[in-house]
Amino acid sequence: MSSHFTHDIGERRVVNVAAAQMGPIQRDDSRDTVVERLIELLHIAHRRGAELVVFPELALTTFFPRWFVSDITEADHWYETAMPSPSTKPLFDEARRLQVGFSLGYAEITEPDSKGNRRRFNTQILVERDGGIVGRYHKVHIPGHETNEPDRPFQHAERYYFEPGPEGFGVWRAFGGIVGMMICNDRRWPESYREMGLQGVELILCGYNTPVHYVPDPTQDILQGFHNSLVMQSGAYQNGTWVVGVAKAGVEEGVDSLGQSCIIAPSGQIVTQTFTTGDEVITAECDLEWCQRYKRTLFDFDKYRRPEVYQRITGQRGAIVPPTEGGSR
Ligand code: CDT
Repeated sequence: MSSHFTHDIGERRVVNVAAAQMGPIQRDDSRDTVVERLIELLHIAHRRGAELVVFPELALTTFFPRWFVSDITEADHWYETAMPSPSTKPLFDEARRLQVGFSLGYAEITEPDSKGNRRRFNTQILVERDGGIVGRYHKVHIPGHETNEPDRPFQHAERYYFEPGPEGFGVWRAFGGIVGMMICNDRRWPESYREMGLQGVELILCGYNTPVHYVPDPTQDILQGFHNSLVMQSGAYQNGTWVVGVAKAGVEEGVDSLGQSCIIAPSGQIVTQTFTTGDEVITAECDLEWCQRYKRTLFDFDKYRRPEVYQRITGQRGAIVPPTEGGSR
């Protein structure tokens, strides 16, 4: 520790974290095959000393929102009704045997309510080293479109398949620190990080599936990697937290998806990054105490934030521009 840092921070509080990037999962790949891959990644991470392994968004299936079905129940087979489920139980069992925790993204469908309605969420869970689920997060920012857009080369119908998580962004005391989760598109929104930052988050886990081709504006295609690191590095630094971003990458059912999974320090620096678009494990020793260097200095929220002048942040959704001289836009 540098002697120039004038604030007392505690002893190092290290958690060895693995980002377990996955290559593509094709439509016909069975859950059992996918879980075998997850267990192989778990073993690699364990051999490298990992205590927590982070898997991607929708890690059990192909990214099925790229297809539209007019009757949504035809897609119910992509969702999990329970966790652990029969096919994921071997992963839970092996992780508990190895005393390694993990975070897993999957599609969740609830049991029917009294009116027969079922709710569909894009979900990520946090599992402690004893195999217990300590946290469950439902994706808040659902990107893409609600209806079929047949002129697209592929659909991104997440807004048809998932309702937005109503609970917002929680954090959990786990792995010796304060851990939060977000999913894919959430990482592009500063509010996601700040909501967790205001709960003292020290480690944010984020799985993603990001097609390289952005249909509404292809000029952004070449910038996908830049935007991916831009948002996560900024979110880490501005909230003094570690961020672990984990891709499902490569060419899945003809759609090329970004890799570049990375582990980012509270300084905003990328500590390690994947270099393939296949199954690949990277690890970092994340000293959660290092967050205090940012939380107690530049980003001392209690001292420097001005919530009284931020009221638009929660009071309105879209931008309200000032009127022109004539009174119209
Ligand atoms: N899965 C997910 O949220 N992907 C979006 C793609 C862009 S919106 C079509 C993302 O933000 O990476």
